[in-house]
Parts: sequence; structure tokens; C-alpha cells
Amino acid sequence: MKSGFVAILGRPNVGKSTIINRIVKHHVSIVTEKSQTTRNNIIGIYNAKDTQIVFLDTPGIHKPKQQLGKEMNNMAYSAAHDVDVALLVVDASKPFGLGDQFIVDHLDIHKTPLIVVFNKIDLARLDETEELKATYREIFPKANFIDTVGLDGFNIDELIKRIVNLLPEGPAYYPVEMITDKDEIFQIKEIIREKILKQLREEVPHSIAIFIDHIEWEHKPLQIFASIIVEKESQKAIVIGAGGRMIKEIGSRARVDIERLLNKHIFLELQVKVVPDWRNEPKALKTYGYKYEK
Ligand SMILES: Nc1nc2c(ncn2[C@@H]2O[C@H](COP(=O)(O)OP(=O)(O)OP(=O)(O)O)[C@@H](O)[C@H]2O)c(=O)[nH]1
Ligand SMILES: [Mg+2]
Repeated sequence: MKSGFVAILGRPNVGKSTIINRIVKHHVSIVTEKSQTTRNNIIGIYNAKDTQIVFLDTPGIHKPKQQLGKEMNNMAYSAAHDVDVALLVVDASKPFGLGDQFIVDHLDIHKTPLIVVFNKIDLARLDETEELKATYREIFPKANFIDTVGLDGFNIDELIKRIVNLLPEGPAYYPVEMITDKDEIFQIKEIIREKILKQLREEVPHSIAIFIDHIEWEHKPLQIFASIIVEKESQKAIVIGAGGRMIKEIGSRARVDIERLLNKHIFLELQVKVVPDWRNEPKALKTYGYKYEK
């Protein structure tokens, strides 16, 4: 059989997580319209007849302002190593800019079989994409190019075909019933974070982390007590909202998805905690699951 590992790399917000979810037909990685949604490497496993592809979704590579950003970049850089194929996802509707150059300079993918995925082709003008492709052709003369729309699945089957062509013969690395490497706790935290990202504006989403304080597994309904970590009192006020309306909304939206994930009724209690500058604190980064370890 054909099998192997494929890293999905690129700038924030280009559609990497949308693509992995399309390929594995599950919501293994949260998607929002905000940049830097994904903060960890997340495995999504594709199984078909005589084929297993282990995809790694990665945080969008960007110029980091905090230690958190450095950790996220390091996770993405590490994913690029020892894979059979690298996908470099770019936003086909945006001209080649400093952020793209940053990736080319920092990401060591010149020796790996590479597919440059021109995603969001639905938003792009033909003449603009021609120019973008010419630039990428100069940088990666041997790479395979493909246009996709992660949002509706356009060309995703073709992308899978091309990946399979580049894969070696090998064993199944994971049991076929496994879809992701992340456990339920991770997924619960991501669901809560997704609701906050979708509900709030730019600055606050980047400053939050989720910590599960306690789960009463035996209780009916199952009880989950979680903390939303922010950096400032002003952010705490925003997350709670006037009369507690915002946190109530976040909680009820998250509860619906967590119930679907666990297939049972749950009780979700959220509280907000201020941990100043946690994005630069090594201990806090470790506690919240964002410390890159080799
Ligand atoms: N129009 C259009 N929108 C897309 C397409 N693919 C993804 N999007 C949207 O782009 C936004 C970002 O998608 P994500 O999948 O979260 O992007 P990402 O690359 O994982 O972003 P980070 O996790 O921040 O690095 C979301 O609002 C998606 O719905 C596409 O092909 N066309
Ligand atoms: Mg993502």
C-alpha cells in the first residue's frame, strides 16, 4: 500500500485547516476567519483502499511578536521535517508579500517533494494568480502546482491523487478508525476557543487560552469546568460582556458542539482569569499546551 506523512504549511488564514478537514471529512482542526487560529500541530488521517495519508495541520507561520508566536512557528517548522510531501498553501487572491518571503526564508522545504496549493482560487483574478505562480515557479522550480477551493472542496480529490503519486510504498501507521491524534480534552478546549474567536474582535482572540479546571465524568450530565485565560482586566470585561451576555453566548454555542463531540448532555461552566503576559511566560505556555518540545 501507499502511505506517508504530509505537512500542510503556510501563512495564517490561507485555509490550511479548511483543507485538512475537507480531506479527512471531519472537523479535526478549528477554522475561523481570524489569523493564527491553529496553535498546535494537529494530525488528520486519510484512509482509502491501499492508502493511508497522515496529514499534519500546522500553525500559520508569521513574524512573531510574543513567545507564543515563536513556539507556533517552531511547531510548523518541525512539521516540515521528515515528511514525505510538503503542501505549501498560499492565498491565491493575495499578491506575493513580505509574509510569503518570510516563509520562503525560514521554512526548510527545498529538499522535500512539494505541492504549492493555490487556495481561495474562487476569490482570485486570473492575471493576478499568473503573476503569483510565476514568482513561486522561480522559487520552487520543481514543485507541483494546484488550484483549490477548500471551502467547497474544488480540486481536493485531485490534490489527494497527486499526493498519493508522490508517496512511497509503506505500512498503515495508524489504526483505520483513528482520525486525529488529539484527545477529547484538546478538542473541548479548541471548541471553546473557536467560539471566542468567532464572537470577538481581533485583539482579544490572540490573547486567550483555555484551561480545563475539572471534569466530573461520572456526573449526569457530565460537568466541565473551564477557564478562559486573558492577559488584561479590560479583556476579561469584554469576554464576560455586559450583564454576562457574551460569556453566556460563548458557553451555549460551545456546549452544542461539545455535546455533539461527546454524544451526551453536558453542563459547561466557564470562568475568566487574568494571567498577565502569559504569551511570554514559558511556564504558562507549557501549562496551556503551547510549548514546542522536540
Ligand atoms: N473564499 C474562500 N475562503 C476560504 C477558502 N478556504 C478557506 N477559506 C476561509 O478562510 C478562512 C481561514 O481558514 P482556515 O482554514 O482557518 O485558515 P488557516 O490557514 O488554517 O489559518 P491559521 O490556522 O490561522 O493559520 C476561513 O474563514 C475559511 O472559511 C477558499 O478556498 N475560498
Ligand atoms: Mg488553521
